[in-house]
Amino acid sequence: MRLITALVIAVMLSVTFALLAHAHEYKTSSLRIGHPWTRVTPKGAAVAGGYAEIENKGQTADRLIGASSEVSGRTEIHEMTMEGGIMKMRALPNGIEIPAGGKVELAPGGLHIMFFELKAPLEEGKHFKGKLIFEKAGTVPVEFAVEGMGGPGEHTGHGAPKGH
Ligand SMILES: [Cu+2]
Repeated sequence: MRLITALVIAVMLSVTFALLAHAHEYKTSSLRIGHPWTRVTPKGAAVAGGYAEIENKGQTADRLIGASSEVSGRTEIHEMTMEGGIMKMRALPNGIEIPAGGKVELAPGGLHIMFFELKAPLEEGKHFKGKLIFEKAGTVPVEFAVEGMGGPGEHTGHGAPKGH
């Protein structure tokens, strides 16, 4: 009986922690950054995509102009689009505008942060530290949650560090 109670509590706690891990968010005076995450990478992978929801509650537009992380040598801001049935990815040197009162979703298949020169494979359930750099809000430290595979591996064949 006691063992079962302990098990139930353990399960409830792990569910709570899982929910907390999923709900992580970061705030500045104007921005809310919801759930920064990335995906597990296969062994030997050198790149990974970073995703998050960025909401601007302020009166003026801001701009995500850069990012960095402790797991990557280099980090860029990218956009993925479909052109003639082919997925194309390009760097956005001017970053991404976060309109006043608006919300921008960085998600697989669309806008994303690109981690290059990964120092080690990203393992499911782990977190790593990163920074998002905004034109107005400045540098915001965040943690990226590494989530399991699900959906298409949209970064397959994306090994070239430049000009993809
Ligand atoms: Cu990319």
